[in-house]
Amino acid sequence: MFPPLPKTFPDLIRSKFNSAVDSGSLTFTESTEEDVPAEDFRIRVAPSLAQKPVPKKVEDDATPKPKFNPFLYPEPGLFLCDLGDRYSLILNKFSIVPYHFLCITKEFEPQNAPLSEEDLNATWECLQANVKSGSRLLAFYNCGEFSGASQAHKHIQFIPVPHEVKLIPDVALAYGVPVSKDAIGQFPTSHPDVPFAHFVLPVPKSPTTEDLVMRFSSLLARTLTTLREHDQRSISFNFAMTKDWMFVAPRCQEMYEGVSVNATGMVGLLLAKSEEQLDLIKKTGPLKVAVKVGLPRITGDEQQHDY
Ligand code: B4P
Repeated sequence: MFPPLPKTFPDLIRSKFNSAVDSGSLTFTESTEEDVPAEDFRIRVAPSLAQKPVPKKVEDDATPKPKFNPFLYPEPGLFLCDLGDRYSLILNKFSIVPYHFLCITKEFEPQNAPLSEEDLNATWECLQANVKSGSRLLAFYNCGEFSGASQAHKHIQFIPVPHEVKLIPDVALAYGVPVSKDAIGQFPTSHPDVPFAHFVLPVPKSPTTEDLVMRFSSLLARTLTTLREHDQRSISFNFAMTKDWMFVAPRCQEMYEGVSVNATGMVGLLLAKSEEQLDLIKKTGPLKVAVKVGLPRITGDEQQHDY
């Protein structure tokens, strides 16, 4: 495990966030929120995000240049602190919720690799920070070409989510149906009413490194099996975690009808970048949008089981 983050980290992130907004290092986009309680989803609507500059694709250029990597030399105005020798914590440059921060590797490591033991320890350490009162932190990792990731350098993201917001994994743990025992003896659960494949395991109060690795390995093994069962060659998935649980959902598409979905969408927090996208999500239904970008749940996988 890592040495704990300094007690002053929550003050640091708040003061850095305010100064980064004031200096223009950080673009904060106002948004509104709409609930879809019947489906346990919330939709964040941020129309001005559509104007965010999109990096030009390498193949569009006559003389191809390597794609700019914003995490190799992070902007000083966004830098928070180092975490051990291997990671830095920085503010997200394009936030729609205050205090959104990223844990990035100091050296380049690929975003399409699964989380390592050290990554999981770093994630756990960051989750301890109380950056906003009345909220808990949600960690997420978009892995692979269909996961909604836009940057190729390894980064795990953190956003504060109000305590009263119940996410799909919270419901899966409370009322979920355990899926059958996996190769390493764990019993992940799934939300009873969610038709896309996803797997959740509880995290103990003070987990050891082995507790974190065993849980991630179990969820990943289940995800890889699901991708194989659906003949998906690309290994793409979304990972999310709080102090209470870990969640993984396999992915087969980055977007549905122009609506890009990342890990936040798969745990019940979809993002609409225009009123048109909001209408489309509401008309289609958030669950159906998530099924289209994820994979349908294989029926018959569930099994009643006593923990
Ligand atoms: P990725 O894993 O590559 O992709 P992403 O989260 O889907 O973000 P994307 O960049 O596609 O943003 P989008 O318009 O969809 O993450 C890359 C991260 O690095 C992003 O957080 C990005 O903003 C950040 N970044 C890029 N350049 C940077 C730089 N120079 N310095 C520091 N950080 C940099 O969405 C906009 C934002 O809203 C994203 O941050 C996204 O994570 C967040 N978001 C999406 N859905 C949300 C929801 N429901 N609630 C709250 N936030 C949400």
